[in-house]
Amino acid sequence: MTAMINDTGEANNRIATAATLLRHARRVAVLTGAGVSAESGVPTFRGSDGLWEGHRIDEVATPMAFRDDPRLVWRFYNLRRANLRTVQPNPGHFALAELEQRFAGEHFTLVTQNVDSLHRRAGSQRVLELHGNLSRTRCMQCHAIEDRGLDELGELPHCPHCNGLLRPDIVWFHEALPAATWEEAALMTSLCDVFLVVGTSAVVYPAAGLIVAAKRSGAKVIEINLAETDASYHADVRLTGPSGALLPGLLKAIG
Ligand code: BV8
Ligand code: ZN
Repeated sequence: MTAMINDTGEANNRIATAATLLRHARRVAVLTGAGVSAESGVPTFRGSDGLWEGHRIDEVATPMAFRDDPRLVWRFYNLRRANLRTVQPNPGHFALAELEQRFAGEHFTLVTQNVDSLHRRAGSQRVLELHGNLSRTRCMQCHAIEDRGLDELGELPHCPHCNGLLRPDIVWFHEALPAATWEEAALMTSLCDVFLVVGTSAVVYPAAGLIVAAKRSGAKVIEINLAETDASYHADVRLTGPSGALLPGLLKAIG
């Protein structure tokens, strides 16, 4: 029981410390990964040790995989689009949207690696999507980018304008991130005084590089995760547990 009291006491201290940092922050940047959507029922990447139907995700999510077998890659993305038709934002997404309201405009930036639109559906305004979005398609021929929501696209969708083959508007491994989005994310990270990292294993670059960049710019780093990650070494405060519970708790502690 003592250990429990100590653990609970220690956890409450950490939440109070994180709340104080955020209450006095001038500028906040947040980096989220798949873990923030896990409680919504969106599978994480490395939860299934990075496998999908026996394929390594970084073998399915690449331009080479799409060139070699576009049907397989579209099956991977159509299944994830179908999953998104069944999910809702969770309390963690809503807490981040509420936290943004406490900061004026440019003083709060939410950078996400997720491609599931759940931050925007929860009301977050300033969302930088580093890895694209599952609702959009891009034509391989005329390069038209269209938001197709979560409609059924068929197993090998083609462009309504030029009949070119469509691809998901997603950043695959070996592909560059959208330049303007990346520049903005890097700038906001360099300007923030608190950097909140939620639900990411911090193994995918350049996104994970933002954590060290924040640290180097003098920001305090708060990590929310179920487990220790590559970000944990850089965290000034680590809150261990589900983000769907810890983020609302953190907001309550900020007052
Ligand atoms: C680039 C879109 C250069 C796809 C994604 C060797 C070979 C090839 C490439 C590389 C290499 N070494 C390094 C690289 C670079 C590579 C990379 O970093 N690879 C890693 C795997 C080593 N990066 C790239 O290729 C990038 N591009 O470098 O281009 C370039 C430059 C100029 C010009 C040309 C080229 C592109 C990276 C983007 C790849 N695309 N997504 C898709 O989504 O289908 S990345 C993919 O991983 C997702 O976006 C995902 O978000 C991201 C990171 O994963 P996480 O979000 O962290 O998810 P994960 O499952 O790992 O972790 C979940 C965490 O949540 C865990 O910590 C868990 O404990 C926690 N959690 C779970 N539940 C909860 C929770 N926490 C709290 N509460 C809970 N309830
Ligand atoms: Zn086209």
